[in-house]
Amino acid sequence: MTENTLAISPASHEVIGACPHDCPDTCSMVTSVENGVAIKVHGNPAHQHTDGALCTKVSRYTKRSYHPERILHPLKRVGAKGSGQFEPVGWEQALTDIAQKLRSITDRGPQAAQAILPYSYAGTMGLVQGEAMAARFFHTLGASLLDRTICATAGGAGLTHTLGGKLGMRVEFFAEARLILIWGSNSIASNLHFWRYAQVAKRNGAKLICIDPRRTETADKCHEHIALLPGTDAALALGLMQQLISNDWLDHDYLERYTLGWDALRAHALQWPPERVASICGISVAQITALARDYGSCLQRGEPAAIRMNYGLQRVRGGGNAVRAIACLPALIGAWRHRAGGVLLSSSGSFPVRRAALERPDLLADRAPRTINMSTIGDDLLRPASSEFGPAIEALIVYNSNPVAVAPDSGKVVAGFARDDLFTVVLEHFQTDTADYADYILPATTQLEHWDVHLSYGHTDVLLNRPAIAPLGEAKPNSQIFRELAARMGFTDPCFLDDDATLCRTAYGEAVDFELLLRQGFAPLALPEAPFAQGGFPTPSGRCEFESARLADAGLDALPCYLPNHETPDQAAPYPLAMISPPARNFLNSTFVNVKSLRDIEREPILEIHASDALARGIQTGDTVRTFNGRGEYRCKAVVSQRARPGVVNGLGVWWRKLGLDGSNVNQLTSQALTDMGRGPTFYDCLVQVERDGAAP
Ligand SMILES: Nc1nc2c(c(=O)[nH]1)N[C@H]1C(S)=C(S)[C@@H](COP(=O)(O)OP(=O)(O)OC[C@H]3O[C@@H](n4cnc5c(=O)[nH]c(N)nc54)[C@H](O)[C@@H]3O)O[C@H]1N2
Ligand SMILES: Nc1nc2c(c(=O)[nH]1)N[C@H]1C(S)=C(S)[C@@H](COP(=O)(O)OP(=O)(O)OC[C@H]3O[C@@H](n4cnc5c(=O)[nH]c(N)nc54)[C@H](O)[C@@H]3O)O[C@H]1N2
Ligand SMILES: [Mo]
Repeated sequence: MTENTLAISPASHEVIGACPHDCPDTCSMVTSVENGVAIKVHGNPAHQHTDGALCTKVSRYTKRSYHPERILHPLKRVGAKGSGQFEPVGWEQALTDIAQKLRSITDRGPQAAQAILPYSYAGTMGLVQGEAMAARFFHTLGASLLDRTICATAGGAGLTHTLGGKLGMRVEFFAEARLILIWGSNSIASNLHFWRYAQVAKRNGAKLICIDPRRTETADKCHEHIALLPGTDAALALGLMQQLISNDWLDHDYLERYTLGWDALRAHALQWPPERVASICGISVAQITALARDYGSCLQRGEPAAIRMNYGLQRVRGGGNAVRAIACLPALIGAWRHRAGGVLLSSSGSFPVRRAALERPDLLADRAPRTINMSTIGDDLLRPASSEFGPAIEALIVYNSNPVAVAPDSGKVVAGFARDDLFTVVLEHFQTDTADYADYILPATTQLEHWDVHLSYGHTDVLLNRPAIAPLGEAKPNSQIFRELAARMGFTDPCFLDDDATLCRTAYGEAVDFELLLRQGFAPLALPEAPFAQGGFPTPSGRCEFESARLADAGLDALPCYLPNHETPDQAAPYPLAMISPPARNFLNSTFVNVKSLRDIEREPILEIHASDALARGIQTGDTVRTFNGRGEYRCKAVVSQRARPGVVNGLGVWWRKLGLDGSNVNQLTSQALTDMGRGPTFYDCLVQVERDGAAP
């Protein structure tokens, strides 16, 4: 097989690719192909982290690619917006019409060009089908820039202000840890290949502690579960520091040599005795002191203590500070000295991706378009032109994302997408809730049908994805769609001629051995085993920054602080329950909801509620319930369950609205309020009331 052409041999063969989904695991995925048809996919046994196994969802990847409802031809809207009525059109007409519409906006000058907005996230994590050709296209147009905040920016900022980047422990060394705190992560559902390493540690005698408001399937399998209230993690982390200080479970040498601001942090943390923490977190004093003892005793015994954080805990007002507080902990006990000690939230900062070469921000020349935050798309689509905002959004091009389902405050998002004067193009595999509102739907290829190259945010290997089959129907890779649109717009920069294999090479340049990638599909980065054993934090001071001058300059707290949620529970208030909406195990955000065999496992959208809260409302398992707040209401099935703690309900996401009970989903209730850092969304900072459907008010 040559690099650029896809030789389809009549005999059966296997093609090494990469799972494209937004997940820390980024698996090496092997596709078995017979006569040009992908028969099945399996995990690559040669790749250490994948270890021969894919998750349940992605094992069905061929079902998803050959799904009978796959969009295989360009479609043009014929019914009202949102009605989902389309007719097939040829590529030629679709691209000509879209280019004409965009030109009618850009012809009005650079200010007006900002009325065009790209909207994309990580439907594929591939660097080529993500922001490469697409970014070149939008930069040349002078479209508004998009701040891609929907998932991880609060935690990313918290981590970066503390450790210096999205960096941390190597995932494989969790297998050697003696204590693992699994903090804000349902690893069995969302980070299965990390869980495999944690299992090895557990078999070797490590203690596993899960810190999560929900009793997840991961919590079930840990030795202990601390079910704190959502958004109170910073208080717990400060309480742990207070205990470590009071008991002198501290690595003074590490603190002195490799940290910044210890005296200030020490004074701050001493204000967090267990009683105060317990009342804020809704847990017992004994749980706090025992957790601190487990963590501190690792120092005394010289044993590695590891923390696996995930993004679940940063979807609240104080998310950035919470991640910062937790990221400080390993330095207190010198956990970083061991390769199996420290913390991992994301490893993505380890990858030397050449973003500027892929995205070409230089194509903006002297223009500086405004930036729109994807997490407030609901409000922004409804905003009229003004001197602060600039032009109203007139054209939206969506790819790799399903905002009508996943963005907060869907009532507003839907109203925005329904605007008759908004021109919307959606590049998709399926007719999602978002695609229903498109003027044109353009059929995109899946990972089986295109080239790509990947980073990972859970391990430290680069992966290459080779196409296993030819594009189905008339589908084209995102990159090709933007290339062809660029040609229709008359863009002449030679960068629009780069093919996907060239973009794959551009992504890492000389930093990664591309021949190795072509040969085996993955290439480990050369990294130290214990990144901060001797300090060397890539912060401005070179130290682990307990105290951050950069944050102080930005008008934020220099020290990690506990910030209460925007919406804090109050039994007397009209919406007394806190609601979190973590992912259902067999979906990936809103992807896979339309794969029937997976939807059959999840059955229907559910709300988990504790027996005491259910009893007070006359709710039983199987009842349809109305969950509501000032932003809207949403119906789903109640499950009275130990998975919910008192005062907190769990609305598992993210269902397609049109596949739910009443044409909406859990984001009907979530708010557009933002986090302390990173302008991120606060999906898990949300108060609601719940009633049995049909119950007298
Ligand atoms: N199966 C599956 N896997 C996925 C995803 C998916 O949708 N489905 N999503 C992918 C994506 S986009 C991401 S970003 C990653 C990470 O995805 P995340 O959405 O972070 O997923 P989880 O690891 O399940 O972490 C969420 C956990 O945090 C808990 N949680 C909620 N609020 C709080 C809080 O205030 N404090 C604490 N301590 N815990 C809290 C939830 O109950 C849940 O168990 O996973 C990816 N993997
Ligand atoms: N209530 C609540 N809301 C949430 C979350 C939550 O936990 N609770 N999680 C949030 C998080 S962490 C995230 S990351 C966001 C995720 O939000 P999104 O990034 O929008 O993720 P998905 O819902 O998976 O939608 C991705 C879409 O991209 C499409 N796609 C996949 N590959 C390609 C491709 O190659 N080309 C094109 N054109 N399309 C492709 C898929 O078909 C799918 O419809 O949702 C957020 N929303
Ligand atoms: Mo995410």
